[in-house]
Amino acid sequence: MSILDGITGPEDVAKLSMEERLALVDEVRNRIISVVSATGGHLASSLGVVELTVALLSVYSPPVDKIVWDVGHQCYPWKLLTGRADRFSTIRQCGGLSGFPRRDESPCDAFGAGHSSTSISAALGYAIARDISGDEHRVVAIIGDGAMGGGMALEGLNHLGHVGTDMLIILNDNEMSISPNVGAIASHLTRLITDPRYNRIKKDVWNALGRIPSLGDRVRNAAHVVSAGLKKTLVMPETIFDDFGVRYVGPVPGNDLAAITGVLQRVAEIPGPVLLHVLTKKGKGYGPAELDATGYHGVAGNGSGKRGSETFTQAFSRTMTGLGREDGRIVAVTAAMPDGTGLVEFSREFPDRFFDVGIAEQHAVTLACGLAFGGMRPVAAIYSTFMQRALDQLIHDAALQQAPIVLSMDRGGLVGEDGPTHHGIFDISVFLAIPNVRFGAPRNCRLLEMMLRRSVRFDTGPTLLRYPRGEAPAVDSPDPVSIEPGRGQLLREGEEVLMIGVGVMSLFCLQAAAVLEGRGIRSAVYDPVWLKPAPEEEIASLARGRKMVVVVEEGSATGGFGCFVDSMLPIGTRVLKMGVPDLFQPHACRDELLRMIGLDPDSIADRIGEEIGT
Ligand SMILES: Cc1ncc(C[n+]2csc(CCOP(=O)(O)OP(=O)(O)O)c2C)c(N)n1
Repeated sequence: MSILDGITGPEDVAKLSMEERLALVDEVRNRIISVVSATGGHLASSLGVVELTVALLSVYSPPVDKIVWDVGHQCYPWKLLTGRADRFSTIRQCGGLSGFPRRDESPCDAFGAGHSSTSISAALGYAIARDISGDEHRVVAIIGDGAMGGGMALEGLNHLGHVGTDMLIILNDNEMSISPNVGAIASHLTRLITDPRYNRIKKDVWNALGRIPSLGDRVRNAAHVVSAGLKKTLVMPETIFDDFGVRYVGPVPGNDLAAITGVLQRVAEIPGPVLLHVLTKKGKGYGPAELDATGYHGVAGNGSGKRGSETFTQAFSRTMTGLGREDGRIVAVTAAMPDGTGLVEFSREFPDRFFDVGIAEQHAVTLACGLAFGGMRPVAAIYSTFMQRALDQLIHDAALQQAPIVLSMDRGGLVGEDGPTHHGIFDISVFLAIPNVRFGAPRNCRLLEMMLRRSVRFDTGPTLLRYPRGEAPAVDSPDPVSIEPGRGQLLREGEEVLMIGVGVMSLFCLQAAAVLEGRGIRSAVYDPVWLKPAPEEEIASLARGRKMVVVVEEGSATGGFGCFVDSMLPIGTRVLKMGVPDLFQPHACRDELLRMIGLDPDSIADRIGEEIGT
């Protein structure tokens, strides 16, 4: 039996000898590589923290000790070693383990995550609660160098320094966000890594630990060396963290199991807030991922076939590059997602007009406002789910002041395997309520291109463009006739039912209409193109005399476009609102999820058939 198979809970790791733990590290890595190649998932970050995870479980005792992972995409070794190895092959699949920490999945997952930079705040909350309750357990936040630059992390650090309680922050520095990390904090960390004192640490301390594998007593001896070394060598003053009132320790090599275990043992004894700077290699142990950490940040599983047509992201990328060539005022902003949002080409061709601001969506939106008022034509590309972070910036900075910015929201709708933290299903309900915004939902790449080109020419007010992950459904639809706000497009005639489909849902409606036709129900299909300002007159006139109006949207049905249509049509008009139910949707592949909530073409047709009574 493998060592990993014998781990049924977190306490089993601490019982192992160092030699067994070293073997366990290899087993964990191999298991992650083999499962993720089949299921897809976050590979590189998880591979980088295997030693750190084993070390944490050797020193701390969850669930009593609270271990809080930031973002959470690096939690695969944690899942394997905290009693979930037997279900690990189900990760990210419908009904299986989540790809992120979840409190409802294991008591060892102290705090759920998916969005970045929450760990310090959550851990500080735990630490303060512990102090009030008179408990004595330990609290640790593990945060990446990318997440450390996020506003929330700095807010948490600021408060932690003020509170001064016992808490450890492990800064897992692999010099990478998804792409290479950017910003002044990243540069500060690099300066710490290259500080000559670090090399002295290596010589004095890590060499004393030995290069493994015959450990046992050597590790224990080495722990004393580390203990002494910590005081003399590792504690380096004058870091930004010390200025925050958080004692800085490091940097230490996080992929050296004996070393990191020894350091954690000693650091756990230091009172007050401590930040341990740990260096790890993203993708560690898997050659291709070590060479291309960005490409292997998240990978698709074996089952996912090659894409055929252009994705919305590719269309956005192509259009942005074209716009950049045509107009020197076009500037692009991303919050640490140049690859995912499709801005890599733009960044290569126009490095002076491209801004990766790090994981800082709030800053990205307000920066765009300043750029716009300064005479530029900014396009900030932010996934729908991460735009939630910048709600107030959209209201207070962009909409109220009528800043002519474009916010390009990829991944609008259900994203699939990443699950509830990442589904982009609240944007319509939340952002439609804001005055002065334009909100467009292109149904295909051609329309996205046209709407983006139009959007950068508006002189006032923010324009949001929302489109889903991947490519548009392979359904033919008439060429766009207008992209002016307030004009939609009738895609199909039919007297009985009016189906209004938001974005790609209009294409699903076309498919549903064909199914309904076979059952003798004649339906028109209409694409509003713009949800705000909505084509109210067109909708009102099309709705007149129909048995029923159906609004289909891949967004929350609560307060969504369906509610808006219902509110603007005369009382007595029958409006069926088909959207995402008022529940957090789980992880599963997108098609599966759409079927589960009745938003696939067949379910749409069935529901309309039931309502009409055939
Ligand atoms: C608020 C928010 N914005 C963007 C993302 C997308 N995202 C996921 S992981 C990641 C990079 C995190 O880098 P780092 O914290 O250094 O962790 P690493 O993957 O390097 O371990 C980003 C930008 C996110 N999860 N949350």
